[in-house]
Amino acid sequence: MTTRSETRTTLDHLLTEIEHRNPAQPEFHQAAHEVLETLAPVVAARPEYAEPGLIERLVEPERQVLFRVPWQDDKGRVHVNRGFRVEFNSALGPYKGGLRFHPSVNLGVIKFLGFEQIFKNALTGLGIGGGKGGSDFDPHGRSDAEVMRFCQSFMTELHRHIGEHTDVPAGDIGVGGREIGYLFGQYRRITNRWEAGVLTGKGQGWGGSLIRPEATGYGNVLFAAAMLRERGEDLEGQTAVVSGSGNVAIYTIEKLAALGANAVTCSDSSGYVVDEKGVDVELLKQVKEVERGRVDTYAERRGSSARFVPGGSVWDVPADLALPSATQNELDENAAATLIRNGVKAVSEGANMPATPEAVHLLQKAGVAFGPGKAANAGGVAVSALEMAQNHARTSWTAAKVEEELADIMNNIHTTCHETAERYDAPGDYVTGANIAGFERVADAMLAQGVI
Ligand code: NDP
Ligand code: 2IT
Repeated sequence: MTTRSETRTTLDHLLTEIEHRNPAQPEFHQAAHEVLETLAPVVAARPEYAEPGLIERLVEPERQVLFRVPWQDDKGRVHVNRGFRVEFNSALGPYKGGLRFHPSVNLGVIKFLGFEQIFKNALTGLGIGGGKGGSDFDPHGRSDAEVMRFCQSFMTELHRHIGEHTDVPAGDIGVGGREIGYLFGQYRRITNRWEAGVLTGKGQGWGGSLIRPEATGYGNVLFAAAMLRERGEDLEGQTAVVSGSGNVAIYTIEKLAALGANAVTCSDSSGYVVDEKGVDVELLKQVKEVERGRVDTYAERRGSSARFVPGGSVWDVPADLALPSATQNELDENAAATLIRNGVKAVSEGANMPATPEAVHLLQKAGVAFGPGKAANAGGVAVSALEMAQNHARTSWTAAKVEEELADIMNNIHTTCHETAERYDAPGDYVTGANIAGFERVADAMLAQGVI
């Protein structure tokens, strides 16, 4: 029987090796640290998990695809972007995870997202493996025709690597309903197949699931509500700071309002908006989803209750709850200290890895309920799996049914994380609970399926 401290030393050595074998991938190193640093108790308690090669296999993607994506802009100029698909782990089901189009995308970013996705998808209990992809293409300011040509070129290579039983992409930053439409159209044309289950986040009427657009934001609010319930509180009357103004932020704001709370901020990369009356989600949808505008336009139209702050930190705005919903490492140690000073009760991650390790440490030390992304934002991929189920059965469920399933899944994830943390002497630590519970499911499947 190895002790926890011996196990910790072994995992530390492995982390050093991961850094050497994957140079210049700081986000991937960060994600690997965050998971492996919490696994010592379970690996020490269950000798089969210490089997040589198990964790080494887990941190090495099964397959990594990198490709050229050439496309022409409206003036006829040729651009060359890079495409990525990292198929990380398929022990529990077909690779599943979104595509991100953002200039900051590189292999390390996609690997961090794919690694997180393995454990997140395991937590949903829905039989989906982990993967992620995307491109350094920047859709901001591009016409619909340019986005379409880019998506067609991207899919012209990607199509040979994906399939309803192989790898099922969806949206992420910069990839929403419009992009999924163009990608699906090109897949169908190249393969000559109506294979609805090859992508999720499709439109209503051609294989999409009701509530998929809402699912990540709604799910995160349900997770935050479950954390509050555990402490004898609820959402009624609470104020919230929300970052971002895209898919996740919008439906986070909507669900908070539906449950009696009030989101007073939203943001984008140019700055943030404080709206004392609470963000008007219909106006935000109009500006962001219909007009593809910026949050300063929201503030201009909203009138005297709202003001736009260029640059700055949205976390300076006092609130009971914080739901970061933009991007990785957007909430650092200073922001965490400010939130704590302002009396924050819970932080729930709508984005993937938005809080830095130092921020997480500080929040947990101060007794703030902290919901890690791989648990709190799993509602999106969970409803993607429900979309795959509907596609397979050639049926579509009502919004009420999907929402009911989503609520059950989020409550189950909360309970699993909470109970697992208690079982491993870390009561209230959802980071440890989520990592260990996700790890157990994937590791058990990998052990059963042999050394592959
Ligand atoms: P969107 O593209 O719809 O919106 C992204 C928002 O975040 C925009 O407001 C954008 O502002 C802002 N943002 C993005 N990058 C940066 C940056 N580097 N600095 C400052 N602001 C930034 O993406 P989503 O809402 O889909 O995704 C948001 C987060 O949620 C991501 O971390 C994603 O991985 C995660 N997530 C998404 C899921 C989904 O189903 N869509 C599921 C689970 C997690 P700007 O336009 O100025 O760049
Ligand atoms: O990070 C995520 O979980 C997503 N972007 C959603 C993935 C999906 O397959 O729905």
